[in-house]
Amino acid sequence: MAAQSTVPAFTPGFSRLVNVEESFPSDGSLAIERARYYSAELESGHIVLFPKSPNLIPKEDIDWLLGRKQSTSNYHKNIAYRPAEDRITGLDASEQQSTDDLRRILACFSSRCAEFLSHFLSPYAGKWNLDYASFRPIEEKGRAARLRARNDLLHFDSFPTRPTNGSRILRFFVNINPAESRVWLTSQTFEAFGPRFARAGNLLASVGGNAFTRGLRSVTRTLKLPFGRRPPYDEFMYRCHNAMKEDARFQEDTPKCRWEFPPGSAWMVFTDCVSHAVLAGQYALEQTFLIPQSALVKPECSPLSVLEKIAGHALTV
Ligand SMILES: O=C(O)CCC(=O)C(=O)O
Ligand SMILES: [Fe+2]
Repeated sequence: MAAQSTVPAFTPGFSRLVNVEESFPSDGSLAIERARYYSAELESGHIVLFPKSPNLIPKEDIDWLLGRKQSTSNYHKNIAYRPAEDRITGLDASEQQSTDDLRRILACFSSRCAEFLSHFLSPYAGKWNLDYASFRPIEEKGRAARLRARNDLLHFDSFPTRPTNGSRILRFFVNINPAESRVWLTSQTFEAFGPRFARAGNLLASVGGNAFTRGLRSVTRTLKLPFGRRPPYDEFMYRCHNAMKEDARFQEDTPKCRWEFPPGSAWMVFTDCVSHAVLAGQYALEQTFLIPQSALVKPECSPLSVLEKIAGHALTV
């Protein structure tokens, strides 16, 4: 694992790498203290790396994904799989004939991933909401995208159309590229960076206070969220995501760590607290888990807790 960095190792407030060096059964079973240890490291904003990925994708599925003809359009960044609906999105019209194969492959990856993590991160088992899986077939280096959709700029993740209402975003990545690393940058964690951002320009106050939250809560008990309205927590995280990407000076000046995830490796990150950017790499699989506050081993470190402490009131509905 090559890591070049402008930040000395173990600087407080920055993500570091936690290598899984111990051996464990192939189903991912761990003693509860070890599972709590990795959960705590993740929740604190560190990256947990398996130098060799657990066996979550059959070899023939990897070959199929690598051999798939590249779409003519580079516009779709990911192909997403929605486990709850067993549905694929993001395919071009010209690729519809491969939908069934892709759906089968991503469904298999998604369920194996969930099975593995239910053992490896047992504190979260049965409590998460299994969000989308994705296949990322496009070379990240030099990929054109709208500013707010650019993933080569440092950001905390926030899903504009799928508010988490305080649940945390845990992502499991596998680099299935046989030859090239996937290259990331990280900078300060949310615990270090978020409060400064929240206080600047009184941003927290503007995303909605107690009355706003109560109002939304009464609406959402019976209905879906009104269009365009997010719980204050999600509104803040979304604004933070955009502001970071839009701030060229921040992108340039903030101290950075550079990580290379080698072919065949896998890594896990809470991307709502690890500021991250992908610089290069092609062919990754990813599964997202939404972890509720009640399942966390260090709930006091979560972005929601950090923000509610500053706001002095609830930010979820
Ligand atoms: O694809 C990657 O390696 C990470 C991209 C990213 O930042 C994201 O999907 O939120
Ligand atoms: Fe991201």
